[in-house]
Amino acid sequence: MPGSPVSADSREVFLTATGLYTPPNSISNEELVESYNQYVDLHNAEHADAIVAGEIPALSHSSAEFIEKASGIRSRYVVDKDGVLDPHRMTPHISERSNEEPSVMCEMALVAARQALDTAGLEASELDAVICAASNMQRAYPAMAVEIQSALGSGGYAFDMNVACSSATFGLQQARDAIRSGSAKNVLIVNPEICTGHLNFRDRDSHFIFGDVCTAMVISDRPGPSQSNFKVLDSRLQTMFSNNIRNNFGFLNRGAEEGIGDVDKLFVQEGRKVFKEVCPAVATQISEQLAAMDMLPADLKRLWLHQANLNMNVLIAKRVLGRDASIDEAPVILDEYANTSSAGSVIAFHKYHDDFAVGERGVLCSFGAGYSIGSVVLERC
Ligand code: CO8
Repeated sequence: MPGSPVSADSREVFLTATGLYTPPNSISNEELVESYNQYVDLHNAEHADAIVAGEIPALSHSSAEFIEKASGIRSRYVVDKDGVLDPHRMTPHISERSNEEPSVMCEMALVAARQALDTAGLEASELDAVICAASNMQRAYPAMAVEIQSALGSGGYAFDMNVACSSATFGLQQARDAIRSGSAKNVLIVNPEICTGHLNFRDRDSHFIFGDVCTAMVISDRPGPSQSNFKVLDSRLQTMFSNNIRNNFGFLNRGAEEGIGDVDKLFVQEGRKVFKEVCPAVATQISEQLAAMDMLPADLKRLWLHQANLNMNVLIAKRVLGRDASIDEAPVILDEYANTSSAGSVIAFHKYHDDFAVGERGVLCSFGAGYSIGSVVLERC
């Protein structure tokens, strides 16, 4: 009956489109290791006396074979290649921009956003909300999301949010909640991840882990015109405090000059502990979610998992399915993109969903710093 109230639970929510911006520069493991090893040789030569005196340890070379075996990563896209590979710098060149120019995050987000809006058959003016969900923001304020909203020409409201690697799935639940409560009909989520800005390329344990990228998702109260609409059946979020993935960069750093430039102001992690603690928690969350929905693992066609480490994904998929997953069931993009934080599972979805028939289901799942875990059950409609 027209005009009758719609209860929040009866409102359906759809993922109608995704978009992907991939930076033009790729760095192979071999290139990255060559640069790192040059840095090590320079460092060891410069500190030869202190090393011989036992005052500081000599640094060891990195290895492309180790990287691929330990992580599954073969290459990564980056916003700047020269600065990262320069052994005297090992930081991307990202020049300052005037307030009149778009920020780098905005520029990346616009490409992915316009692609997603196009697929969704939506004008930017039809958006009610823009969420910029990412691991690091280029500045404190004004919010990146408000800049993106303005550049797109959309109305409504916009805000930034950061749940590290789980930013996209946590953003998706915010969009779902907004649509179910009736405060929005169409929400754009963008995940501009410039991970190289916060990666310590001088750290052998982690210099290979991350890459840059941006993804976008359109979430709506109705399916769009494309052949690839997915109903959001359920979303589940969980956080547990841990110091095992940490970055102490922040606005208070200037109050403690002695700490400026220390390695804890970049990404640091206890990779082994993360692996051991996060894998079982992710598998348990997905399994409990499926059980609560009266679904069996066999009801899933695919797991679009966070793309941090191939061995993690193999283990999680095996625990959820009760057997080894095929590459079709748990597709991998981290070999080419590395860990792109919140964007990883969205890239996997973006590239691997066209073969779904109506009624087939999959889980989009992220996990990372916090710890944080987000899992979203999707059904092709
Ligand atoms: N080359 C050669 N050898 C190496 C290297 C290297 N580059 N690095 C380490 N080694 C050696 C070590 O010295 C060690 O030697 P030994 O056995 O003699 O002591 C040996 O290799 C094994 O080292 P590890 O135990 O560290 O190796 P692992 O097998 O554990 O693999 C990984 C390391 C790949 C890091 C793995 O532990 C892993 O992937 N863990 C999970 C990490 C993860 O998923 N983290 C998620 C964080 S991401 C997130 O939440 C978003 C944060 C925000 C992003 C911000 C952008 C920067």
